[in-house]
Amino acid sequence: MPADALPDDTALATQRPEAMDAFWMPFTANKAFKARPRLLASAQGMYYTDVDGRQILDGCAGLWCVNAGHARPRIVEAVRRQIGTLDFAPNFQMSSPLPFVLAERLAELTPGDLNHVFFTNSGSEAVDSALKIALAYHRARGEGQRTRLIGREKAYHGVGFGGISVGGLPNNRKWFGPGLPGVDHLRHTLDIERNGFTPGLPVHGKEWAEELERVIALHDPSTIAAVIVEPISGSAGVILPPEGYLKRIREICTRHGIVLIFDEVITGFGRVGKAFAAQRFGVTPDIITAAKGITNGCVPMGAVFVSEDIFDAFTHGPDNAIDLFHGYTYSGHPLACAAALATLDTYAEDNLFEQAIALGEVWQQGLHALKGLPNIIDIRNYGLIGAIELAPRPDAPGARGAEVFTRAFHDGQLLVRVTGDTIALSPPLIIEKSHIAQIFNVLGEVIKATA
Ligand code: PXG
Repeated sequence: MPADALPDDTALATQRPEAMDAFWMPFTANKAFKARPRLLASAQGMYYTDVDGRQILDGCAGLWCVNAGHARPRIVEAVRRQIGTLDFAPNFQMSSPLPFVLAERLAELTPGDLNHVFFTNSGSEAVDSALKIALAYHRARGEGQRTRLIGREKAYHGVGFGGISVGGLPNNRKWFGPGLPGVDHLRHTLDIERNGFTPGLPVHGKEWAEELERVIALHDPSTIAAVIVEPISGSAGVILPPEGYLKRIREICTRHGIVLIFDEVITGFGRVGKAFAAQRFGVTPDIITAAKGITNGCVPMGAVFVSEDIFDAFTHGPDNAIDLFHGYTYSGHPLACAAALATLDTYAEDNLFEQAIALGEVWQQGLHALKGLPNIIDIRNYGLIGAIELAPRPDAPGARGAEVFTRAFHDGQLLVRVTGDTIALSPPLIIEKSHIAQIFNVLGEVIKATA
């Protein structure tokens, strides 16, 4: 049957499904959602269109991932072409050209000498891969006693067992047993009392980095493999690093021979005005994890970038010995690689990594102008990230945030993210001033209407 004679399945993708029971939705109140679904049917640029034909302004780049905006022609074409050329190629003892081409391109974007790339299919896999690489790195250097991992409270590092163990969100941990042994946590850096409504980076809190010295001393430095932090925590409701904090964490890790991992699944690919937050903050970790914006969200892909020193440690065996006993069927999948290459081209053509700085001031002003509206207890921003923290209702934490989110969608035709009572924003980097005005107008109205 010629391609143009294929049956048209568009209706299935654009109309309300007849039954909604079988799909167990992730991180979702399934009953409430299915009683009043929010179903997106198509997307273009800054907008989604839902199944009722309403245009929805995308205030969070899908889920922090569609950084170049939706349906960019170059990316769409690249994926279309690739699927018809090479649909799959194994990457275990075999490969295809694209992962090599992509890895070289990515290595040009990464900070310092993070020149080697391990591909995964998600941020969660990237995090678990990074933790395993850190452990194996020490072992390969004869320091196999370094097994402890240090994360932080309120951190989100995906949902693998490694990620939830170093992560610090109680709900993501408590249901699933004890997690990895030998994990410790630093405190988070949210301090509304001292830093509330500060535009940009918080001024207070650099001293919390010293906690790392205490935790390291408790276990002895020789037992610590890695410290993992998000330069900016996204999922917990946008928690920023106080001025100087990350630099201090870097110094302490270096002093004790500890691998520093930046989880840049959200902050990577232009979200804060450089390819990576590491570059914006002037702090280079030993490993970076990424995902989301690497393919503009359109094909699943994650990546782990490692330094020369870490990569070297794996290269001393015989030529025919496997150097890392780790990998996924879809590591370096041709479709993901094609999508990523076209995404990098699009970012470069439109100078999108510069947008978060170019628009930073307008974004900050629009966001902070909401101060004074009912129930807003803090506003935070950096790059093209924003958060509005609402006071929780007595005895119903999260209810006010959830109401603002649903109202924004149903009444304001605006998609935002909500975690608890924090509204989080991370629009596509192609956003224009008029969209910024629209986002804050709608949010202002919705917050006023939500008691
Ligand atoms: N690390 C970080 C820092 C993340 O933000 C992951 C790892 C896991 O990535 P995957 O691809 O496995 O989901 C994430 C994911 C939200 C939200 O609304 C954030 C994420 C995922 C879903 C929702 O804040 N971040």
